[in-house]
Amino acid sequence: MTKHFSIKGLVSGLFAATAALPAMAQDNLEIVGAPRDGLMGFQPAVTELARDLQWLDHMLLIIITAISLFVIGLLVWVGVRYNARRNPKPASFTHNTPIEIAWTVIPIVILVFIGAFSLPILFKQQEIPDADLTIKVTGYQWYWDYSYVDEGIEFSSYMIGAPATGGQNMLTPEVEQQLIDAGYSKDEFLLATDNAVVVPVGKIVVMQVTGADVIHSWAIPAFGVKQDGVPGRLAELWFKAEREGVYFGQCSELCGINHAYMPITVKVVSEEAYAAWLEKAREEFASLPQSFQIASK
Ligand SMILES: [Cu+2]
Repeated sequence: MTKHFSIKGLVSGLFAATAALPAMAQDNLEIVGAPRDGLMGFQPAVTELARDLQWLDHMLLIIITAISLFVIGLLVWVGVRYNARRNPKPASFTHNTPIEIAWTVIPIVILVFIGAFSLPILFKQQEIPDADLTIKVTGYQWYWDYSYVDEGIEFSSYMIGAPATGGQNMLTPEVEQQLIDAGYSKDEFLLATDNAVVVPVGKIVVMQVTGADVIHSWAIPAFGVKQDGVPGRLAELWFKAEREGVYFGQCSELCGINHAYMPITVKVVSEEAYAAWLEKAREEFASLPQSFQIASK
């Protein structure tokens, strides 16, 4: 792993030096999954998982709003009707069996109702289907490393403007130019990375998530996925993106001083564009041949 690291460091360094990498097979992609100023709510859902999550969230919002209004109504009613002035002689009973049964049974029914919807959604996330494409992602302080395990390619992904790409985690004119050269704008500062994860549209992608040093978390809001990368463990998540575009995420587990500077960029492209990217990536990011990797383990 450490040997690997220095080779990758060298490769990343070379990329930083050449800065203006052509955006390979990713031109004209719309930025779909990104936070936007002044907006509330979720990013567009482009996977079934994200749609399910957002639907569940809205359903829960309705339920908790109704419960909150009901409780506020009760409080107001009690405060107005049963204050010391209007009700000088309080009742002294201690039990009311029908009410006690009601306030036990009704919450149980509500929780079972919620569980009946949330558990299947949770299982859908956790039951990993057969992959069309498997990518191992390793969180480092403070960048991500991606390995296309069946393709023998591996690369690191640094935020544009991070020290590894010649920046200082600040939006300087040079960093802005780097962003533009990579097909972004200054709005994507803190989100865009030098190397993006490229995946084909409509294919099942399984990400194997781990951490190399401390716990990180790989998340893409528009896909509805988030998974801790824990050192020594290999967790999995899956998604099937239905729309071509650029999607951003952030490390979502506080992992040290530069936690805010290790974003995630995923480009969902057509199958042809993916094949073209893969061909280039095999040359640029070639790691050791599979047979050698296996033999050396
Ligand atoms: Cu992190």
